[in-house]
Amino acid sequence: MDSIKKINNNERLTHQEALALYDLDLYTLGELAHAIRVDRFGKKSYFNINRHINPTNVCKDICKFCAYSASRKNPSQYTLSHEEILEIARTSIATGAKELHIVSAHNPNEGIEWYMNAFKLIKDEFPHIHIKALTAAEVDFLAREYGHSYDEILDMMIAHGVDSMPGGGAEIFDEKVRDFICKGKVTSAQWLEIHQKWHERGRQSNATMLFGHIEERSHRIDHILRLRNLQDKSGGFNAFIPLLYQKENNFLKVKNFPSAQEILKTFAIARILLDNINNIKAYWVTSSISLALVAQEFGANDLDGTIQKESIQSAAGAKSANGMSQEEFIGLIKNSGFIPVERDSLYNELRSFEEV
Ligand code: V47
Repeated sequence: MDSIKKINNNERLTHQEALALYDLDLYTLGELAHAIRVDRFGKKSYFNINRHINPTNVCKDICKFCAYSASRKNPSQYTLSHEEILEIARTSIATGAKELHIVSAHNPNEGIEWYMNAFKLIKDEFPHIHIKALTAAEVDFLAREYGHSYDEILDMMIAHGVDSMPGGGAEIFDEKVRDFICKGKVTSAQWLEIHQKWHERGRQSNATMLFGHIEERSHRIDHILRLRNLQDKSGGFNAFIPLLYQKENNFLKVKNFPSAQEILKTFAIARILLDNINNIKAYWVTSSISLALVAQEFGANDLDGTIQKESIQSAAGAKSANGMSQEEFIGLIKNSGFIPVERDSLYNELRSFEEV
C-alpha cells in the first residue's frame, strides 16, 4: 500500500488516504503507530497528578451528549462559592495535586467576575499551581454573554492566573454533525480561532475530539486534519485527546457504539496523522483504564492523571467519579510493560518510576 510507504517516509497523507487506514488490519496499523510512538518516547508513558474542579453545572447551552449540566435528566443544580472552590484547591494541593483542571458549564447567573476571580484567588494563595481552565466553549460563552471580544477574554484569563487551556468543547468539527449534537455553542471555526489566539499569546493548550456517537470515520479524519492545519500555523497544542462518547443520562440516541478495534484504530490513525502534535492522550476516564493501557501500543503516550474527582463523564456512565490513586496508576502502567513518567502540565518530565 502506497500509504504505508508514505508513513515510513514521514510523508503526510491526504484525507482519502487517511480514511483508508481504517481498512488496514489492526496489527498493521498498530505497528505503524507504535513505531512512531517508540521513536519519540521509547516505552515512557506520561501521567500527571491533577485535580478536576467543575464549579457549576448550570448551563445556558444544551448539548445532546451532555449528562453533566443541570437539565430534565439531571435536576440537581449547583454553583460553588469562591470559598468552596478555594477549599477544594487547598485540599487537592495538600494531597499533591500539581495541576487544577477547572471547567464549568455556561452559567449566565454569576457574572464574569465569578469565573475569573476564582482563578485569581487560587493563584494568589498558590502561585506555583498550574491552572488549566476554561475551554474554548466557555471562552465563547463569556465573550457573547458579557459583550467582550475573544482577545479580551483571553487577556483576562492570563491576568487572573490561567496558565493553559484544556481541550474541551471541540466535540466534532464537521458542521452538520456539530449542529445536530450541540447546536448554538461555539462553532468549529470559533473553537480553532480561540486556540489560535491563545497560542499567539505564547500559551499552550490541548485539543479533544468526541467520537463514537453519530459521527462517521471521515468526520474524525476531517477533525484531526483541521487540528493538524492549525498546529502548522500556531504550534501551541500539547496533546490530542480522543474522548470516547459515554451514553447514559443524556439526550443523544446512539444505536451503534465503536468496537475496541475501532477505538484503537482511531488512536493509531491520530498518532500517524498528527506529526506535529507530540502527545496522544488516552484519557482513561472515557476509554476505560484497560483499553487506555492497550492504547499505549497503538500510539498513545499519555494517560492523563489521577484526577481525584470527575463529574462530566461519570455523569454519563464512566467509572471515574473518584479518580485513581497515584500508586495504582503507576502500578498499572508498569505492569503493562511501559515506564510511568510523571509530567507537569506542559509535558516537562518530573520523575521516572522505572526503578521504583
Ligand atoms: O468537551 C461531555 C466531553 C469534554 C460527554 O485538556 C463527554 O487535558 C464523553 O475536554 N461522553 C470535557 N465525553 C472534558 C475535556 C478534557 C478531559 C480530560 C483532559 C482534558 C485536557 C480535557 O467532555 C467536553 C465533551 O466533549 N463530554 N459529555 C459524554 N457523554
